[in-house]
Amino acid sequence: MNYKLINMKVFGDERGKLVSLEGNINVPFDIKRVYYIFDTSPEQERGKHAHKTLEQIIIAIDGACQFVLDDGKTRETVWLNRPDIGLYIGKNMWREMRHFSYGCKLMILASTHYNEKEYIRNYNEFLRFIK
Ligand code: T46
Repeated sequence: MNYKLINMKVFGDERGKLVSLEGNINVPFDIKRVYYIFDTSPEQERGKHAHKTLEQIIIAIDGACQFVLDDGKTRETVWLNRPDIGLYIGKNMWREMRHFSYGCKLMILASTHYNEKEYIRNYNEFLRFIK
């Protein structure tokens, strides 16, 4: 399975907490793009695609959601519910996002600029692609 959970170092004191994300240091690629997802709700699912080349780190800055991760052979689920844990997902991994808490906010760091051509949005096509 081409994913892992990364514990980010937290700088905390009586003023609050801070996490720093740096390309090729605690993020295992050059960061080319940052996007965020907000205004989510439990009834709605997202994802349902894979990437041919993209690597990403996903952080639940606020709230929680569940990721389903599938490499074509195995399917695992991961909860994201802490702002100091990053979910790294490498290429060729099918992902689905569900069970969003109301107002969950995800921040995503990506290794490439947006390119719809490298998405695989059909599960059978994904299975054919990874063979
Ligand atoms: C992923 C999960 C975690 C853009 O125009 N630029 C962008 O950088 C992105 C990410 C999306 N878009 C457009 C494409 C769609 O018209 O925004 C719309 C919603 O994107 P999508 O349906 O792909 O959103 P999610 O939440 O299903 O998936 C997103 C990322 O696309 C995907 O790479 O891994 O978040």
